[in-house]
Amino acid sequence: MKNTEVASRLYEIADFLEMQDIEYKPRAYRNAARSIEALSEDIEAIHERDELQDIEGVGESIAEKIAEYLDTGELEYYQRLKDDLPVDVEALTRVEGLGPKRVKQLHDALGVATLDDLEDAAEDGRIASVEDFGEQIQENVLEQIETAKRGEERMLLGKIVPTARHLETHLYDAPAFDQVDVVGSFRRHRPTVGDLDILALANDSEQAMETFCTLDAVTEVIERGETRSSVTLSDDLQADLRIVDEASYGAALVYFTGSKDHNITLRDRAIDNDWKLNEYGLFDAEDDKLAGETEAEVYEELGLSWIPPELREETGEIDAAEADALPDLVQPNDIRGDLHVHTTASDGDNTIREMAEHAASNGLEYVLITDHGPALSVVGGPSESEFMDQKEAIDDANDATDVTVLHGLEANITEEGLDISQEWATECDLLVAALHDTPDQPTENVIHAFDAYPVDIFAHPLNRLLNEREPLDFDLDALVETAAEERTAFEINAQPERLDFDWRSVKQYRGDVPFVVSTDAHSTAELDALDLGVAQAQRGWCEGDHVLNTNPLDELLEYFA
Ligand code: DGT
Ligand code: CA
Ligand code: CA
Repeated sequence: MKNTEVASRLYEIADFLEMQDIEYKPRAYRNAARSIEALSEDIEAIHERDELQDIEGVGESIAEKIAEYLDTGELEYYQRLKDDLPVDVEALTRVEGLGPKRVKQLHDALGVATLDDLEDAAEDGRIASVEDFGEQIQENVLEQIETAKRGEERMLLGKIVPTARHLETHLYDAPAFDQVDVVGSFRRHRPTVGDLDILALANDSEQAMETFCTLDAVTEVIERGETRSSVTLSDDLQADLRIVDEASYGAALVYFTGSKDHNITLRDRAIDNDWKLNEYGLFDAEDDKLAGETEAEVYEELGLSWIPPELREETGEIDAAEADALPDLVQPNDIRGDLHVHTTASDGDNTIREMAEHAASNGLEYVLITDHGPALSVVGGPSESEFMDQKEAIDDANDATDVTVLHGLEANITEEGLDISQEWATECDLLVAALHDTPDQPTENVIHAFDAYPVDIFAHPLNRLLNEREPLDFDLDALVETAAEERTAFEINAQPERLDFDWRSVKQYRGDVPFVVSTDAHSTAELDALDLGVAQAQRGWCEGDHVLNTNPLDELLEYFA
């Protein structure tokens, strides 16, 4: 499946166009890339049906380029842009604070073309001397470059879900396979994933390996064996397939799901009984097999209830399983509404009505429309009068759909409070607020905003971007305390780059402050990502009661009243 590969080409084209100061086009390429990334169907199948132009945001010209790329493996337009300006823009823009335009400036002034060049230039102090840059940006580059480099190794969970699911179904449908499971960090829903680990039962392992190693998505076979093979997929992701026996499938599931620390604690527990635990099974002192066929059986023989994969991080789950005190985890179906949704009124791709219809078709009961406040000028949020004008579209969407459409805003937290007036704030059914930069005194600013305004939801609290920007350095105890007093909820944001509030913080503060899980969708396709946010709530041990938007609307509004 080449969806991510096509999307990254389009993103790169957008960056190159932006470097050349071309207007509008970059946005069109990014919109197209975003909807392709979110497709659950293989883009090659869409191309075969000649329906590329039916993909949202894909017009004639972009469709032609995608077709050229899928047919020939090359894209002349992209190659020309890259030849004109040979810089690794994808890697360089991963450094927080560097967009395509700044990358171009650095290239013109210092010849920076790669992350290594950038690091050298920052270390020698050459960046500070470039016009419009200065010490502050140079320091920031030095701080963020390691994160950007790590980003080359770990993929965002949300971005590889379609690839992984596709792979899983494709293998499962092939005759040689009887069972296929993607395990490892992917199964635990860890926010970033190093590689894909796949377990399978096969009726013909020779044929199964042949199927795996010759998949369309495979660009390189790293290693091919009888029971284990490793390949590289088209988006530079490594995938390992292991074929195991039915009698040890459960033990292998436990072992290869990990985490490693979870496994070690389980194994120590076996050793305490003079037993042995490995990927083949649980064995007693006489080497008789006690368990191995199913996961539940392995845990049971160890005196534990079955532990959901999201909890297997060695943060107390084994003790809880022993005491039969595991949390009754919140489930995707428990979520009744989405409380963070953008539209064309700011930087979204779809109208209020389209977002509402999609939310309704996903079975949601309510959706809160939250375009950006005016201070975030780059994305052009509505002015106060434009916000008031939105009310008509909100009413229309309410009349036309089965979902209750609420009118809110994602205000920007500033040093003075929020970027909107008090009157404007009271016009919101619910008010979302967030930081979008890295202030010097984030704790003070947020607490001040909570005090001065009726903030209902604090969105993507740590303002981190995975692989790109470290979380803000907050006094979280103080923030949580104030939020609880002011009846402000913390958001668990489901965007693949964010997944913020981080699951560790969720675990620490669950019960002290209520959470909401929202998508922060900028297109209808992104409304489908709620599950990814729910998985992070699960990693943070949340039960339904910890998450406010598991409630019917009247109870939800009661909390914020
Ligand atoms: P990743 O790929 O870095 O996102 O993280 P994982 O958890 O998928 O790790 P990976 O791919 O290295 O290995 C898959 C699982 O195999 C891991 O979660 C636990 C198990 N495993 C790997 N190495 C060891 C080990 O040295 N000891 C034990 N007990 N388990 C291991
Ligand atoms: Ca892995
Ligand atoms: Ca692996």
